[in-house]
Amino acid sequence: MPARGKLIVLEGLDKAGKSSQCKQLAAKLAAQGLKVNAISFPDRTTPIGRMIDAYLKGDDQQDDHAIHLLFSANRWEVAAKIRADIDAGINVVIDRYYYSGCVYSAAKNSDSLGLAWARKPDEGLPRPDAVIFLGISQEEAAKRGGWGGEKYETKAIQDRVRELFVQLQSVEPEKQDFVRIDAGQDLEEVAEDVWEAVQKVFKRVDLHGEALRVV
Ligand code: FDM
Ligand code: MG
Repeated sequence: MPARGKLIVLEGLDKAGKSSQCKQLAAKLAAQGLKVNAISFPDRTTPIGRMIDAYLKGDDQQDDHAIHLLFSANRWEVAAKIRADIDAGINVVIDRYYYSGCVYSAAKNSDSLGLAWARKPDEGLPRPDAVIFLGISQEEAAKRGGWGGEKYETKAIQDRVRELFVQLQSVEPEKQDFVRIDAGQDLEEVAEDVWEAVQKVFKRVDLHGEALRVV
C-alpha cells in the first residue's frame, strides 16, 4: 500500500514569508516525484471566501463572531477534499490554517471571543502532521516594509497576534504541532530549515504508520 499523504501547514504573522516558502516546499516535494497539492486559507474564490475578502478589504462589516465562523466554514468547505487527497497519497501543503483562525480573531480582544471559543468550530477538521511556524521579530518584520491596507494589517493587531501565537504554542494540543523556524534568516536558509523539518515529519509518520488525526 502506498504511504498516505502528509498534511503540512505553514503559519506565521504577515510578512513572515509563508506564501513563498509554501510554493518552494510544494515545488521541492514535486521534484522528488511526490504528489502535492498546495492550498491557502482564506480561499477567497468560493462564495464564503468572497465574503471574507470583502471583509478584509473593508468593503463589508461583520460581527467578530460571524466572520470567525465564516473563516472556519471556509476550511470546512475543503476538509473532505484534504482528507481524500491524504488518503490517495497526495501531500497537502497549506498556507495558514485554524491556528491563524484562532489568533487573528482572538486578537480583537472581544470578551466573548478568546482562543478557546475560537478553536471550537474547527474541531473535527483534519489535524496537520506538523505546523511549521515562521517566526519573525518585530524589527525584522518592520524592515520588510509596510503591510498592505487589509483589516488586520495594523501594528496593534500584529503585536497582539504575535503574543497569541506564543500563547497558542504553549498549550496542548497545539504545543505538539508546532516546529518553530527563524524566518528572519535569508530565504534560502529558511527554505532549508523548512525542508529539514518536513523530512522529519515524513520519517515520523511513515515509520510509525501514523494515521491522520483530527483537530
Ligand atoms: N485570517 C486568516 C483570519 O483572520 N482567520 C483565518 O482563519 C485565516 C485563515 O486573514 F490577516 C487572517 C490572517 C490575515 C488575513 O490572510 C488574510 P492572507 O494569508 O494574508 O491572505
Ligand atoms: Mg496578508
